[in-house]
Amino acid sequence: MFTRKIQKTALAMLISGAMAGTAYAAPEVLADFHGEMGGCDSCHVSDKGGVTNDNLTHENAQCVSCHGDLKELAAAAPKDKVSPHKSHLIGEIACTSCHKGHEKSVTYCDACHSFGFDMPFGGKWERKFVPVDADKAAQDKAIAAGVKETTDVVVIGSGGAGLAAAVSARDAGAKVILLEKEPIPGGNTKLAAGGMNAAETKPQAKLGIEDKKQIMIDDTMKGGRNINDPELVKVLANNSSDSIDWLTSMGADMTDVGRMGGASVNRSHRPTGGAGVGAHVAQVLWDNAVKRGTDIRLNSRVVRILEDASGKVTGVLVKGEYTGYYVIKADAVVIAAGGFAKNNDRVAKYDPKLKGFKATNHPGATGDGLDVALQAGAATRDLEYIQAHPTYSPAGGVMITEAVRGNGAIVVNRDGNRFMNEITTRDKASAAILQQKGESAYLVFDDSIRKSLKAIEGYVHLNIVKEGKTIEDLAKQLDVPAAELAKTVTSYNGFVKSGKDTQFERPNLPREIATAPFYALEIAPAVHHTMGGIVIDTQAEVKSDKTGKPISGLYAAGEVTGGVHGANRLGGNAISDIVTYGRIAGASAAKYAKDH
Ligand code: FAD
Ligand code: MEZ
Repeated sequence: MFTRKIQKTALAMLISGAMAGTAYAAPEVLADFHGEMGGCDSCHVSDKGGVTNDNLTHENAQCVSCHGDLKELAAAAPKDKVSPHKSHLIGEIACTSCHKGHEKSVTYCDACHSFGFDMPFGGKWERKFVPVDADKAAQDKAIAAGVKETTDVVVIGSGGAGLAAAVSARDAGAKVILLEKEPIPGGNTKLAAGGMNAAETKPQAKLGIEDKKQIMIDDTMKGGRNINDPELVKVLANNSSDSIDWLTSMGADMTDVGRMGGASVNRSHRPTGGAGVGAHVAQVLWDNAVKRGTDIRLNSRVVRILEDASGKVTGVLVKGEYTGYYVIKADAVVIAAGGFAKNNDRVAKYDPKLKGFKATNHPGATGDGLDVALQAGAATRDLEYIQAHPTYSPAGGVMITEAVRGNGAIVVNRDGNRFMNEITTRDKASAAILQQKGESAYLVFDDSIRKSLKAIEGYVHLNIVKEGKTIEDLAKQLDVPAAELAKTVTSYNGFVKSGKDTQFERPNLPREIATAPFYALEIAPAVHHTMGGIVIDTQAEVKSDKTGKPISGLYAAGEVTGGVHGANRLGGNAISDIVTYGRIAGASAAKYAKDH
C-alpha cells in the first residue's frame, strides 16, 4: 500500500526537483500528479489490468491510506468555513466521487450548491442526461455475450425504497445485489429534512398526540385531490406505525413529532431536536443493508430490464461506469430508482409551467426507473402531477424544510405582509408565492424556532440566513418596510395568543415570534416531487400496460411509482411511502424468487 510516509517523500521529491530546476509537465489531472510520484501502482493494482470494481474499492483505499479518511479531513478543516469533507451525505463516501483520476475533478456538492471550493485539478460541475437506451448496439452485444452473474433479487437504486427493499429481502433469505448509478448513495432520501408521517405511533402516544390511521388516510386523499389509489393509501397509513417500529428496531431515532402542511395533527416523525430525517433513515437502512451482507455497487446504472419471451423478468443489463456493460440474471427485480424532478426537459414535457425551474433534488433524479419500466411494458399513471416545494433557497441551492413553518415561522412578501396560511398544501403555497412581487418571499422566524429545530443550523452554516437584533433591524437587511413587518409580526403574535388566525386561518400556531435575534431568508418554489409513476398493487407488483395484470418478477417502490400521493403529495408522506412499500417490495420479491 502507498503509505502516508511515501506520499510525503514523493511530494518532497517533487518540490525539491522543482526547486532544483527539474522540468515536470504541469499536471492536468490527478493521474498526472500521482504518475510523477509512483506510477499507476500508486492508485491501481496494475497487474490486474485496470480497476477491479465499479466502487473503486482499491483505488479509494489508496487515497485514504495517504490522505486520511473523511472524518480526519473534516476534523482538520477550519471551523468557520463550509468543509467539503463534512457533509450530510450517507454511507462511506468514496474519495473518487469528487477526485477523479483521469479527468477533471469536480465537487459533487456543486450539483446543488455553489461553494466555489478550491478543488485541486478541478473542473466545472456538468452533467448531460444520457438516455438509458443511448448505446443500443453495445447493449445488445453485452446481452448476446450472456450472463455474468446470478442472484435472487436485484434492487435498482440506493435511496430509502431500495435500501428498505434490500433489508427486507435479505431478512426473507434472498441473495441481493443493489445497483446505484451515482457515486454517492442515498438518492433524494438522504436530503429529506422534515419528517416521516405515521399515525397511532408510540412517539405520538408518549407526547400525548391523539391520531387515527383513518385521519391519515383522509388527509392523504384530500391532499391528493382524491385521485390517489385508495387501496395503496390504506396500506400506507395502516402500516405507518409498524414502519416507525421497524426503523426504531434497527437503530433509528424517530421520537420528535411535528406538523406538516395538510396534516390534521402532528404526525411527522424525525430524530430528537428536529434533525433531518432523511440522512438519518438512509444511514440506518444503509448500515443494516451492509450488515446483512447486501452486495451494493455504486457507479452501476441499470439500463434495461431483461425478460423472456413470455414477459417474465430474467434479470438486468448494467452499465458499470468503469467495468462496462454486463448482465445479471435474477429471479426478481425491484425498481426503486426514484423520480425525475431533476430532469427539467422531462418535467416541462408533463407540466410546461415548470420549464426552467430549479429543483430541490439530487442529480440522479432523472427518470431512468420510468424508462426501464416502460421498456419492460409497465403501466404508468399521473405523470402530469409534479409538485413544486414552496420554500427553496436560490442562494443556498437547498430546500428549506416545511418544518420551519410547522414550528412557527411565517412567510411575508416584499411589502412585509403575510399573504397565506403558511402550512397549507404545497400546491397552494407555491402558487401564492409566485403571485408576489419578484415571485419570491421571505421566511421569518425567531430564536425560539431556531432552537426548536436542528435542521435550521444547516441553513445558518450555509450563510443564507439574515439576522437582526430587532424585527426592524431584520427588515432593513431584507429591504422590507420596517413598520409594516413589525405590524405583521405583532398581529401574528396576537393570533398565537388568542389561538385563532382570523386573517388566513392557519391551523397550527405553535409559538410567538418574539425571542431575539430574529431571522429571515429568501425563498421561492422549486420542482420537488414527481407524484406519478409506475402502477403497482398493494404487494408492490408492477402492472402490465397491456394486460393490467402483474408482470412476473417485477416490483417497484417509492417515488418511481404513482398512485399513493394522487395529484399532490403531503409533506412527510414520501418517507412513509418508501419505508413501507420498500419493505413490501423486498419481501414480495424474495418470496417470488423462492417460489420460482
Ligand atoms: P431516491 O431516494 O431518490 O433513490 C433513488 C435512487 O435510484 C437514487 O440514488 C438514484 O441515483 C438511483 N437510480 C436512478 N436510476 C438508476 C438506474 N438506472 N440504475 C441504478 N440506480 C438508479 N419526503 C418526506 O416524506 N419527508 C421529508 O422531509 C422530505 N424532504 C425532502 C427534502 C428534499 C430536499 C427532497 C429532494 C425530497 C424530500 N422528500 C421528503 C421526498 C423524499 O425524500 C423522496 O420522495 C424519497 O426519498 C424518494 O425515495 P426513493 O427511494 O423512492 O428514491
Ligand atoms: O415531504 C417533504 O417533501 C417534506 C416534509 C419536505 C420538507 O419541507 O421538509
